[in-house]
Amino acid sequence: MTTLCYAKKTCSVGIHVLMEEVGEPFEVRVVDFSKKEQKTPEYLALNPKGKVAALVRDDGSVLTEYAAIAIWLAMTHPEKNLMPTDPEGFARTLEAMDFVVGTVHMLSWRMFRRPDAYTDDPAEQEKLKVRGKAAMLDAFAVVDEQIAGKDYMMGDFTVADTALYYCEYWARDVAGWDLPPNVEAHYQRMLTRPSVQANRKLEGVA
Ligand SMILES: N[C@@H](CCC(=O)N[C@@H](CS)C(=O)NCC(=O)O)C(=O)O
Repeated sequence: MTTLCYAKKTCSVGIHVLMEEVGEPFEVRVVDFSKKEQKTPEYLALNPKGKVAALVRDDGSVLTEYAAIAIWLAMTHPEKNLMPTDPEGFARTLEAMDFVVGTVHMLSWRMFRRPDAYTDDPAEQEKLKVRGKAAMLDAFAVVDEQIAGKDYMMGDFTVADTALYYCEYWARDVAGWDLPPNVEAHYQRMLTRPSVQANRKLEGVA
């Protein structure tokens, strides 16, 4: 059975939502960051990057990186319509997802949440947190314009929406920030999906 290596309040939230959307049986292996389980020799043997999400598939092979997992899930379950297959639709969906995963998450949020990854100096860390938050809110403002008048990032629900959801979840529920109006409406729409409700149960915020 497929195993999702998962840590609470991380990008693996979005992959869990996608697994629920796909609807095939899978198990969750919780990687406890408070115990640094992502850096244990056992976990590093599975994923040398020491990160989640990681998907251990039926044949034992391990797939990592948010976009790679999301695209693989979409392509192996075409009946779920999680990603357009025409070149323009595919590229545009990847463009939307990559902005959220690469810029909103890795660049902005990481600066806010893990300033210690960049400097040991506490004063510099405080500056990074301020810049990270500002960069993330700027990025949300861009997304806000992109989704004006749409139910989901691409109009229909796609893999890009689960990526946006995990960033919304962090910003709104974990950090306690206000989201711009269209992003807030998207977040509320995501909350109505059974896949997201299943994740919130796993997160303990249902
Ligand atoms: N580029 C990776 C990023 C994965 C990543 O940074 N995951 C974070 C959680 S959101 C993590 O596992 N951090 C653990 C650590 O850095 O120790 C992806 O897109 O999946």
